[in-house]
Amino acid sequence: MTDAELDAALDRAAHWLRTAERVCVLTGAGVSAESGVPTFRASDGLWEGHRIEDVASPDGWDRNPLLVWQFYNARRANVATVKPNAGHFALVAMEDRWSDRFTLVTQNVDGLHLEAGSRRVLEIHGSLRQTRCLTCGSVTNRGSEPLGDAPECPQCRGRLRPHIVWFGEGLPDDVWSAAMVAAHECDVLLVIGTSAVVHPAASLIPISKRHKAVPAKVIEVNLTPTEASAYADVGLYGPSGEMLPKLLQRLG
Ligand code: BV8
Ligand code: ZN
Repeated sequence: MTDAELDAALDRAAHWLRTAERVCVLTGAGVSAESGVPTFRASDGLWEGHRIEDVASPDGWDRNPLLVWQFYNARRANVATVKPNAGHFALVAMEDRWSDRFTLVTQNVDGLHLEAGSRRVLEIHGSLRQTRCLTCGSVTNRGSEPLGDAPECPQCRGRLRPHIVWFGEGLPDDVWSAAMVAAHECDVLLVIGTSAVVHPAASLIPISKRHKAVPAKVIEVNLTPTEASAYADVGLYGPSGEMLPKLLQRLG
């Protein structure tokens, strides 16, 4: 984008935000890229030569649970070394402006929004920090402590799996319905750092437009146009760690 195009886009985005009663945000891996968390696209959807869908799936777990824990332990170790970036912090400041009329829906399992200080966060695909017991069902926040490739449940010594939504698995009803309500009720939807390919997460974008008196204004923040661009009323094309602070500043 030229500076003039970006300036005009920031003006339009800020105007819609200033007049918004309710704001919803949808983030993907791109918002954490500048923190050093690899995106799915950047790794061509592969991990150590395995298709992510093969590792992050019930079938992958049934085939080789050790490999699945190696995959998640590698990502836990990476996330333990990174910090939220300016994009995460700009969203914390925006939440302060709209308080309970602001909802941040994230596809990321890295926990960086919460670490940055965001409060109204819906982690619709789960979190790398949490484990779930296959015997007693208990969900435990293990932070970034090393877990090993066959961790046992602290309560019942049952087998633990990552408390993460795998491909082919449904999203938790309570979190997903809250996300749909937030997208349906918002006046402005910020779509940040996502390729908007994975469903049902990507369906939040058309949900923000349809079946309501006034369709939400969709603001896309990404390095490039995506599947979401067809719904976007304006695009801020550049690193979210730069675009979001600029947008916050423009809000005044
Ligand atoms: C289900 C947790 C049934 C795991 C994840 C409809 C149509 C087509 C397919 C489907 C459909 N419905 C269902 C499917 C199948 C599937 C799906 O969507 N497949 C895709 C591949 C086509 N969906 C499912 O399997 C879902 N479950 O349908 O179950 C069911 C239903 C009810 C009851 C029982 C069963 C579950 C989907 C969730 C899977 N889990 N994550 C883990 O992380 O290990 S999905 C995972 O991949 C992420 O969470 C995220 O959602 C997705 C990756 O996308 P992004 O985050 O957007 O990342 P990506 O790398 O793609 O893009 C990064 C973007 O950032 C790029 O645009 C880039 O330009 C930009 N960027 C980079 N740097 C920056 C930047 N932007 C700004 N600044 C920067 N610096
Ligand atoms: Zn247990």
